Amino acid sequence: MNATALKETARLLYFAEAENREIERMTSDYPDMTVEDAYRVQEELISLKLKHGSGIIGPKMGLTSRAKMQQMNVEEPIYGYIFEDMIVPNGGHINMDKLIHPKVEAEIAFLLGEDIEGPGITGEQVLAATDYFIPALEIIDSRYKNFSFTLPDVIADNASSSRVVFGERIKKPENLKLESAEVSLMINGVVKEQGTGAAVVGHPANSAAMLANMLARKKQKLKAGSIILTGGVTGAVMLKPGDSVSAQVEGLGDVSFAVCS
Ligand code: 0L1
Ligand code: MG
Repeated sequence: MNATALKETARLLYFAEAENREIERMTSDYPDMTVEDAYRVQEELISLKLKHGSGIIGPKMGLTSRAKMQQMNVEEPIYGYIFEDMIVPNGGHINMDKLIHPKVEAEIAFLLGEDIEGPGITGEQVLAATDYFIPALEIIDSRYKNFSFTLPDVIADNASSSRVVFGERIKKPENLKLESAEVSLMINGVVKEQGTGAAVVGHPANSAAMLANMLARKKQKLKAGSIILTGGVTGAVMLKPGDSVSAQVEGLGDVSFAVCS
């Protein structure tokens, strides 16, 4: 894709999100779009968001479960970025009329105390550089009709990022084994999805390590102070007005929000 096409694609995605309007997948117009092209579109999209005044909180990993990777036929997850204007206070609400067709998934986030620079980073190194774990709910809202996309489409669309609710930061408990920590996602008090931290490429720290190694290919690093959303521990559940959503992460506590019309 040439520079004009990259910019135009990013602009379409930016306005689809800003106007909560679903659009056709980008690969309908650009069937040859590669994963590299898609990350370049994502970079353009991120520049647009920064230009419009929202800062970056940190990166997110997507497609971290075996099931989602198989479904998209990929060997490694994808990444995108979470912005300040995506943050919903814990116990707060999201407005359905500002979104397209949101889904929610329960995640575990890491707050880094030190920079992490790949290649060759391991989950153990990530854990050593992490100060806090945070239970989180991620609201994904693909800009594409029917959540239907190819891999380059979803990368270009900032990995479907839309909103995030963070729970309380917990100073990294030394004896908490995140891979076996049980996570439940509840809607209106009913458990809809359950999993353990191992659902995220074996351990959420492995996901952050993979991210550090992917960023190293672009000579980028994970920075101290950023919050990394490591990927869905549970499957994603469709939201509707009136839903009351919460997640419980063993050893880390609860996080919740409500859905308004
Ligand atoms: O956070 C995620 O795992 C979502 C990645 C993009 C795929 C999707 O929208 O389901
Ligand atoms: Mg996610």
